[in-house]
Order: sequence, then C-alpha cells, then structure tokens
Amino acid sequence: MAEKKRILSGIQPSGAMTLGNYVGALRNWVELQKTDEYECFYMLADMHTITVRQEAKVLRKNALDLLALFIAAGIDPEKSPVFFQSHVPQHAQLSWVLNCNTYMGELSRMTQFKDKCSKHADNINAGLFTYPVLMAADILLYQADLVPVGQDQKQHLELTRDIAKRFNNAYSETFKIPEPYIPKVGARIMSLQEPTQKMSKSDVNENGYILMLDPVDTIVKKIKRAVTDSGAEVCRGEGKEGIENLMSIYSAVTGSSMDEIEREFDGKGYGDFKAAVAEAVVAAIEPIQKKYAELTANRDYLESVYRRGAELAERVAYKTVAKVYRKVGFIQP
Ligand code: ATP
Ligand code: LTN
Repeated sequence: MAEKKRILSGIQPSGAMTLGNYVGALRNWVELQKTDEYECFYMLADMHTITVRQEAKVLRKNALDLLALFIAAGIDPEKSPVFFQSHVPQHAQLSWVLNCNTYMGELSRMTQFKDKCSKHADNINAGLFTYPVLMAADILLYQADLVPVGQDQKQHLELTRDIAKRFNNAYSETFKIPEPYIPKVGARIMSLQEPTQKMSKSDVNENGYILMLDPVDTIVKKIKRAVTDSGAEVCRGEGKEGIENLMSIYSAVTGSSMDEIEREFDGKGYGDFKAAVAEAVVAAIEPIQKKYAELTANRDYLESVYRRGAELAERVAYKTVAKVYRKVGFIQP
C-alpha cells in the first residue's frame, strides 16, 4: 500500500480559543483526520506563544485547556499524535539551521510580524521576528504534504515553501514542499465589532470574538450585539461586511451556501437572522463544551495523550534532523 500523505498543523495556547480558530483550523483538522487519507500530527505551539510575554501559570492552564479542546472538538489522539512543541526538541534544533537559510528581508515582509510589532511595541523581540522560521521547522520536520490553516497563515506557508526549496537546492533533496489547506468557508472570520478586522482572541473588545468556552447566553448576546449596517437585507455587498461575516459564520456551522442563506432569509430582518446564527453557533459549540468539561476533570488522561504524542512525533522529527545535520556538514555525535 502507498504511504499515506502527512498533515501537520498547530495552534498556539495564547489564550482562549475563538470560533475563528475552530472554523478556520481545528474543525478541518477533524474532517481531514476522518478521511483516513492522511497521517496527521497536531501540535500545540507553546514555543510560538512566548513570542508575546506570558504569565507562566496562565500559559500552563491555557495549554492544557487547548489540549482538552482539541479532543473535545473531535481530534482522536489514538489516530493522530497530539503533542506540545516544547516536548520535541527537534523543533528548536531544525529552527536554528533554517534561521541560517532565511533572509532578514523575507522576515521583515511578514504581515503578522508587522501587526504584532504594532500591538506589542514594548516587546519587539527576536523571537517575534523569527517566528515564521520556527513554523517552517514545525512543518518540514514531519515532511508534511498538507498544512490546514486559516487565511492569515498563507504568507507563512509560502515562506516555508521558499525555505524548503532553497535548502533542497543548496544541499540536495531533503524536504517535502508542503501545500496549504485553506477552507473555502470560514478561512477568515471577522470581528463582530469591527468586521474589517480578523476575529482575534487578543482583541481588547471582548464583544469582537466568540470563545469556544463562552457560556451560551454570552454567545447569544455577542451575536445580537454584532455590528451590522443600517439596511435590512440579509445579503452580500458593498458596506455589508458585518452581515456578510455573520453569513459566513452561519454557513460554516450549518453547511448552507451563501446563496442558500440569502434565499432562506429573503424578506426576514436582521433580528431573525441573528437569532438563527446564534442558535446554529450554540448547536455547534455546546456538545464540544460538554465533552471539554469531562476531559479537563481527567488530568491523567490528558497527560497520557501528550506523552504518547511527543514520543510518536519525536520518532519522525528525529530522522529529519539527523538528515539535515548530516547534509550541512556536522560531525555525527
Ligand atoms: P492571536 O490572535 O493570539 O494572534 P491566532 O488565533 O491568530 O492568535 P493561532 O491560535 O495560532 O493564532 O491560530 C490558529 C489557527 O487559527 C491558524 O490556522 C489561524 O489561521 C486560524 N485562525 C485564527 N484566527 C482566525 C479567524 N479569525 N478566522 C479563521 N481562522 C483563524
Ligand atoms: N503560526 C500559526 C500556529 C502554528 C502553525 C505551525 C500552524 C505554529 N506552527 C505549523 C501550522 C503549522 C498560527 O496560526 N498563528
């Protein structure tokens, strides 16, 4: 039998997970895992998280919470290794070699770097700058074919491909060139308060985002308060970013297409539409919350998941680093 294609993806435990993270990334991980066409590695990118100052206690809690959410959302850790980036030392090792094959100019063009610099002007550290190189290491270590991410990570994926090709050209074929997998619906969920900005867990206005662990009544309230235009029609168009964002959320959680949604709500007002969006979002999130509550009560189980995950991940990562070290000319230890 031909070898299965590989998938690698990660989410940072940088705070509570948003509906954007779920729809743009995690949900697709679950779907891709179900197809049985891929061997999937799912990572909690805790090393990326410290590019922004974290309180240790909070990071530990966020990390375990996110692990529980992965499983609650349907990731099967028996099928796919789930692990912490910091538990697999090869990520840092490969990252150094790749740093020496990446140009300052390339990194200065990354829009996420520019965004984070303006948001964290008091802590523009070197890690923030080389963040995409660590991400390239994450992906290339596993020789991933496919990387399911939201739209905002596309530029990092392109850089990963460039670094891999450059290394392959300089040292002979070493890395698989990965493809991004960006969903057609929900790849960029926008803020409920500023629909021209990405929904982000680091938004200062908490009404801008829906958290996967927000209580049901909070979710309903946030959707009711979502910014819309002064019109009354549920449709796409100029100046209708708020409604269009709610439509794409509704589409993502119900599976209806944008055209179908326009037809479904033809002649109905924003009030009815928002109520339907809230109901559909709650229906998607509530079962995950229930499962999450059971999982967080079982610390031993979570520990067994991440231990096994790191062990399996390291078996693959180790081989890539050995190959890379040999190719660049390091003496074998
Ligand atoms: P921060 O807001 O702290 O910068 P983030 O949520 O952008 O963090 P991650 O937690 O690492 O960053 O993102 C994990 C995944 O979620 C990535 O694949 C990213 O593309 C996706 N994602 C993040 N925000 C959205 C969004 N608003 N819509 C769709 N996908 C998103
Ligand atoms: N930078 C990503 C998270 C991330 C990632 C990865 C995604 C870290 N390493 C490897 C895919 C593959 C983000 O979404 N902010």
